Amino acid sequence: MHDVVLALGSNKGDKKENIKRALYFISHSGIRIHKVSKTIITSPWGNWQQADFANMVLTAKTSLSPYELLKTIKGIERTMGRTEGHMKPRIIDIDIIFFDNIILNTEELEIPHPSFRERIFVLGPLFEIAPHLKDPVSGKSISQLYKELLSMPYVGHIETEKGSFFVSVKNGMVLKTSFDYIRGRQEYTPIIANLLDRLKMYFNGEKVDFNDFSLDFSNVPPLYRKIYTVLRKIPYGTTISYSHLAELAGIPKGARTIGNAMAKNPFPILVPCHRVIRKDGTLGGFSSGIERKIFLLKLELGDRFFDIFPKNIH
Ligand code: PH2
Ligand code: MG
Ligand code: MG
Repeated sequence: MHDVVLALGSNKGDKKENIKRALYFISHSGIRIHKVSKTIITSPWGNWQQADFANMVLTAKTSLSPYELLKTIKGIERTMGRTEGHMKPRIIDIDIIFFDNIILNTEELEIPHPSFRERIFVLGPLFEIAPHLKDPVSGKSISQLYKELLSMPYVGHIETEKGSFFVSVKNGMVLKTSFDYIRGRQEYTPIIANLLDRLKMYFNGEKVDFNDFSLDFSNVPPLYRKIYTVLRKIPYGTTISYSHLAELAGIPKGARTIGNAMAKNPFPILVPCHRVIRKDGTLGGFSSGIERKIFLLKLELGDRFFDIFPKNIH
């Protein structure tokens, strides 16, 4: 007999009823259910802008092999009427989280489930019924993984012409924005939703101002904080020189300091460091790559870009 953990989810039709029916089918398919968690309602994880889910997990024993188990649960999904494609609302989704202590990485099947460590809707219910269970990959217990995830910021991302753009939010404040991946709870909170909507509009070329979002400056040195606060007031579609920004921030001969502050900007786009350029009409640097700075300036300036930067080869 093998020990397995399954996670169930539904966000279409009578969600709780769908979970109950799935439990019935599971218990009649050569899987002996041991413990079941409560069924909780969760907001969609991973940038899925759709209905809330009902989620729960169970522990069970089975003599099926991993592939037989996969075939069995896919069969149940089909029996229950699941026809939807990738990332669509579904009547039922049954995923294998653990199968004994095995680690399996094939095209068809990955065990443990590749993203369960980032999913509150799996770790929360699993913490309820099996807090001491160990993840064979990280060696950490469910209890440890759950607590780690709870303390992480919420994250979300959009796709842009210049790659994915990530944001993180904690305690109602933006913690970081980046063209690089940010780890965290991938849940669609109201602030994340609002921020991502506005970023989409921005990347579509609309004139968007982000000054109503509060930024978490607690890890930012006071001098940089001053600079970023002044820079946020430089409007969309305009540019400013390093030395002029230094003057506005009250730092005499501070162009160099401004350059350093721009390189360390934790909030690209929201703190518009791409609007800071050299007095001689060259671009200066950009921490996310000069190509992205050119892209953002062209987006905001349109044809005026070529008047402002005559010295550059575009
Ligand atoms: N399943 C997904 C993606 N996102 N979000 C929640 N809250 N619950 C899920 O079951 C779920 C999800 C892919 O299977
Ligand atoms: Mg799934
Ligand atoms: Mg699935």
